[in-house]
Amino acid sequence: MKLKIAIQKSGRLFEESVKLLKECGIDLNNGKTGVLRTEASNFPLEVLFLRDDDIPQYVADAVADIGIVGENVLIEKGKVVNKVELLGFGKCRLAIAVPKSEDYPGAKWLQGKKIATSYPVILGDFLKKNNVDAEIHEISGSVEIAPGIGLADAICDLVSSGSTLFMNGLKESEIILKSEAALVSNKNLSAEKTALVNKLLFRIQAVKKAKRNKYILLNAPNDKVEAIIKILPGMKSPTVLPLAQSGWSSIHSVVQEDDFWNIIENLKGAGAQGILVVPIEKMII
Ligand code: PRT
Ligand code: ZN
Repeated sequence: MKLKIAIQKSGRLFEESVKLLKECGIDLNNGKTGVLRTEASNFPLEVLFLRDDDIPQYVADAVADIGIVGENVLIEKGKVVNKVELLGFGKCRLAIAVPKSEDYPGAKWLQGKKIATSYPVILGDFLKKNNVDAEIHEISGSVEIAPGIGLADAICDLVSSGSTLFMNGLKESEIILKSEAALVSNKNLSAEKTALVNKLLFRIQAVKKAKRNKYILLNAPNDKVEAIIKILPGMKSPTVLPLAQSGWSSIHSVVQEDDFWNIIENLKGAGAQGILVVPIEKMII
């Protein structure tokens, strides 16, 4: 019995999806582009490579047990699957963009306008919620050129850096959805498959946690140790070891990336020296 996971065949989620499986200690026999399926050599996992748009359907129909797909695609397709875990990559937003020269006071601007998008369902919901009557023009690619060639007044498309909009004379005017890649699963998995999903999820969470944290080592004179420990959150409490040089200690701890720079400044202020910061590969708490 093998768990079947559907991931994107090529595109923006492919590399990160394969990397995540690798970081979970799963060796894929053939993780190259162009292959339709492969098996892991050290975990009961079969990988199906698909177009991202098809992944929700495959998981809902149990052709695949689980999948990695953007929340944007998941919501647009409306298939019934479980969202198991957000994965922290493929971050983007679905936004309304209008020509740079236009003032956009709010959704009302869209009244009676023509909007080009590949996301007719999400856009339709947004317009309905805002009581706006607009024409949705569905196109499957190169949405950003629609206003320039007179096909639409505005677009609704994914944005990450914003450079595509900029290059096409458009400005991001309203975010209607924030999205990232998610692990999804079929609603009716057997107990054995659920156990395998949980095993994989345990590893994914350890990888995610490790990415958010850094291991920190520093030296301090013994009379400063108490003040420094107060600054360091640590998992339980920091490790304090004596240095060969008497009167000095080495302190080890784990800090979160979010407040990392503040903590470093405070540590320096409290007398820490020789601060080393190293990445953590896995964190199991
Ligand atoms: O062939 P397949 O159907 O599998 O792939 P696809 O071409 O439909 O999707 P792909 O590979 O482009 O994107 C897969 C997923 O990546 C999307 O569903 C999102 O969940 C996520 N993602 C994250 C993005 C972006 N960021 C993104 N910037 N998907 C697309 N874009 C496009 C956007 O459509 C626009 O054309 O990038 C352009 C804007 O980028 P910036 O950086 O210029 O703003
Ligand atoms: Zn697609």
